Amino acid sequence: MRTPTLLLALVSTLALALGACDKGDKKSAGKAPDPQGTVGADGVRRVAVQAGKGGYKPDKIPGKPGEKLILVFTRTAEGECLSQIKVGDGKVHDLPMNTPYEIEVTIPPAGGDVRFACGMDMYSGTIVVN
Ligand SMILES: [Cu+2]
Repeated sequence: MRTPTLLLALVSTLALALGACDKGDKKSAGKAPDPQGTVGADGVRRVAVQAGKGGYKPDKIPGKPGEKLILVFTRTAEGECLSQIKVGDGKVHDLPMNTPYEIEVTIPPAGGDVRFACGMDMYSGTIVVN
């Protein structure tokens, strides 16, 4: 009775692995944040950024002039400091705890780095535009 179940599980795992390959996701399921992020089906690049003790990870994200991308912030630390975020000269957002929060960013066509920082400007990160 155990063998068919195991086989099924194995097949499912394989299908998942193949599915991941189809999406061009060649990185293994490591926990290190990838500053490049991933491009979704909508063609928009999403970059996960953790807002935790010690600041933002990653804190350097590559970008191109005129690019529209989405930063997906997840706050993992309590405290006033990281509970707010401001990207570029945009508005201040409240970051919920442990819940991905998307902020859309359009890099100026003329270029120039886009900075993001916590409410009190103690921690910051940069979309590095070249
Ligand atoms: Cu702060």
